[in-house]
Amino acid sequence: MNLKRHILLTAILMLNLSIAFSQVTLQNLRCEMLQNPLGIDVARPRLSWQIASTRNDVQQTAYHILVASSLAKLTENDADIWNSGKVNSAESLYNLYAGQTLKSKNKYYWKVKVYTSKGESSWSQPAFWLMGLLHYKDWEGRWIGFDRFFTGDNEAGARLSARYFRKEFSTTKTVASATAYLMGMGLYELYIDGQKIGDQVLAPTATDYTKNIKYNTLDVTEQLRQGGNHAIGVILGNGRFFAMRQSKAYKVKTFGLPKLLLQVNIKYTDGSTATIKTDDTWKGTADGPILANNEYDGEIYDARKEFKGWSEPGFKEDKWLRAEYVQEPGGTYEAQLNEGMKVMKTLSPVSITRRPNGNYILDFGQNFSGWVKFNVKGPRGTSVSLRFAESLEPNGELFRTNLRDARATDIYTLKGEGTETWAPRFTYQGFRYVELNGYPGVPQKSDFSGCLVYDDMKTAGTFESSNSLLNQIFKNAWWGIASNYKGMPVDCPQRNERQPWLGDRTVGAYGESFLFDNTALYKKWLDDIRYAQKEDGAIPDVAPAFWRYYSDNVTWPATLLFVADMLYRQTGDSTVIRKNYPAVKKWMSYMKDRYMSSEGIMTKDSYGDWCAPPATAEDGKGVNADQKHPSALIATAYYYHLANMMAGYSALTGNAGDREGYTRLAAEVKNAFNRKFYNSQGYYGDNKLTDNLLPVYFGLVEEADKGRVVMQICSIIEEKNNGHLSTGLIGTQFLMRTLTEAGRPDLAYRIASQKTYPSWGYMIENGATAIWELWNGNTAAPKMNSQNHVMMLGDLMIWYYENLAGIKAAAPGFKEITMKPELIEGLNNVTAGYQSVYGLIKSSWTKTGKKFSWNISIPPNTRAKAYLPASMQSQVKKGATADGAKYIMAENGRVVFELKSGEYAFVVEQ
Ligand code: RAM
Repeated sequence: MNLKRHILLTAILMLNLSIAFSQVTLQNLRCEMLQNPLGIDVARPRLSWQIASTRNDVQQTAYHILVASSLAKLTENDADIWNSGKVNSAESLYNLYAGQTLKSKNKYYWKVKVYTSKGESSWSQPAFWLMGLLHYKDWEGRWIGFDRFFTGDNEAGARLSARYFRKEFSTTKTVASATAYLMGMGLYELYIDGQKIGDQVLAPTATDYTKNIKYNTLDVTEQLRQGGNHAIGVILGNGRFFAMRQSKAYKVKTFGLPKLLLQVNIKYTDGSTATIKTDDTWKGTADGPILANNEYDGEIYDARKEFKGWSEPGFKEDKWLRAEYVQEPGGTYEAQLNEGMKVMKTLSPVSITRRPNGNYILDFGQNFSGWVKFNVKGPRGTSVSLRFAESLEPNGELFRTNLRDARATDIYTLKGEGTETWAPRFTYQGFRYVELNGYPGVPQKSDFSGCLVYDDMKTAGTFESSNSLLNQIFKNAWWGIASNYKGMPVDCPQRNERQPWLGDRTVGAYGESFLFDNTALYKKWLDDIRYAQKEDGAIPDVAPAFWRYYSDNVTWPATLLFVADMLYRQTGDSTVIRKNYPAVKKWMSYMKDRYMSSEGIMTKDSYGDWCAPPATAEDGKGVNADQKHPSALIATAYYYHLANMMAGYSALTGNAGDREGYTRLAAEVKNAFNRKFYNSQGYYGDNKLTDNLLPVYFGLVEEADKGRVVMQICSIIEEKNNGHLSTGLIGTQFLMRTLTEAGRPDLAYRIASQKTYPSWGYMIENGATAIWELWNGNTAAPKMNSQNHVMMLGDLMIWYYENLAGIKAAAPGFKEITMKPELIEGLNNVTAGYQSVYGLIKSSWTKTGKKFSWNISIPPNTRAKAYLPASMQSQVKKGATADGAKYIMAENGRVVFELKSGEYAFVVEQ
């Protein structure tokens, strides 16, 4: 046969084949929902994947997983660890590993193939996971450090010099793999042969170290590949281990002085192994260039004290001390499964202004959290200081009184060797402006970058509409949320607080999940909350309880169940409910036994509708916002909702027997609530907006009274408030959805579109580039007045996605989706995308005159119900006959289609 012709034929065949394969492909393989699962300590991990296809109506019918001990074996389909065989199942998420017992430190390779309604896929690209240290005894080293202060440490000021540790060793044979496992308390940077390992910053993630400590796993194979002499160096900063304030021992929890446990496990190609581990042959010093560090106050760095080559072999360490064995922190060792922090974005200054006193003020044009990295050239010994602030005083100087006593200042002293580049390691600040003092020469924009630091999670959603204010609010929200993810959701990044307050995220976490893939972060946080629970059941207001506030209210601790519920509904992972149900149950009884009156009223509350807006911004002028107005109405309404959720989750968690009790409890509380708080005039409590919103949203209102209460809500907003909200942290969480569910999305839209006080738009009109803590953030006293605080977002982001874009989970994890955008006068188009666990869901609609065009994407292995704005099927001019679309019914001005996965383009003409 003519060779040329044969080759041509093969090429055509291949082409055909690849078209066939492209109908169903696999992507985004995840082990435990992690993209890069290094060092996981889960004995039976769960495997998930996403199906991609160019065809509509793709449903998985079966899967086949292979797990092998090496990539070579996996490539050969030699599944020596687990071959699941073909499993008939539609489940593409959380498939429990069921192969051989997984061993600490081993790396496992896997791939999957799926069978679908549109044919089978080829094998996926291989993925892997690396096991962590499953057992305490797997840790071979000992904790080292210096349990004492050194000259220069400022114990009272809670600032320490960084501790440096080093160890030399040599590798004797060819290295096949090398993995470092470490816990550097409070924060570490790891170096091998002069190179920083990994791009994580402010690691490891903060926890209550007496309860659990997160270790990091880093692949250092490349660094150790070359045989010969090597050196490991570790720098330790304070982090949350040596608390940022030490004076209030009754309130602020501190854990001790910096310490380290590390091991590097080396596997040689001949199968032999070696371990480098911390012991007292390591050397250490507290006399390095980082003279002082802590999170609130900043870092002081003297480059003249740098020790050249300290983490390379051959360094003269004779001035260093022998490392000392120290007490272990006490908590269990757990692999860090939430993403570590990284520099996620960099910003350039938009302006640099010279001040009359010779200082410069840099404006980054955006409030964010992180630090400034800069270049500087000048004489040895010159000190440059950077002071951070969120805004400026009217006279153009930094406004810093709202930072309280956080010094928020970095100081760098030059070594005088050409261009020096520096950024701090163990601090971050919340800021937009930086005052530069002592900078030699004229600072140029190109020498400064603002580094936004938050957890390395994916952006999950995008949102764009015809309303530019809504778009701007979305951007402000994005910056605020990102700025406050620090391995836990903190309240604010700038003042001397930065605490993971539970109440700020009760519903906010749900809205955030549409913008960020925050699943791992929130799972970790729920663990933090559970770890903080007292033996008797009490749950604090801050967790990890770095600040000890066990004030026994309902609203802040309720976050444990609200967020668990959110994670289950958004991701479909029911383990999060199972894990947290017992803790909530215990706490519910604790609260009931102590604080429920015999009539069924929950009497205890701490914060009321926290930070509700003063009647006018002027009224709030100069006033401290930290006033508490405890409300039994709020506490009781929440408790009712919690009891209902618990009844709902009792069966799922294997506690079906609890159902009756919770249902009865809920009924009793409902009766008591209505008896006590309902006024026959048709309102609740003091007729505040929040007083009425909660009963409606939670379903406490008797059916006969509902219309009147809803009317009351609308009249408060429309008449009394002239189209504005009057809710604080509590009420704002249910505001937009209550109005929308009551048939008044237009009113919700009116609130969201306001630019006058109080509104999100008002914040923006007054210069906010994130979200303020207070509705009157421009007039209130600085004591508690952060300009980057997400709690006032309430349910706004949920409303953007579920009601404006119309993307809502109808079954856990978006296995079933409700696509139902609200059509509101004045809003002409919305385009939003959301990366669900099954893949991208998209809704993009435009209204022009009587025409409504709507493009929808539904990911494979899910289905949706789309509610088109039409009263009759005949008004659907395009899309009705698409493959995968099926007309179901017409109801309430909507024509409903069932959609299988795929792309749809509908056009409706009224
Ligand atoms: C403030 C915090 C937080 C809030 C508590 C009650 O200090 O900033 O936002 O939850 O008080």
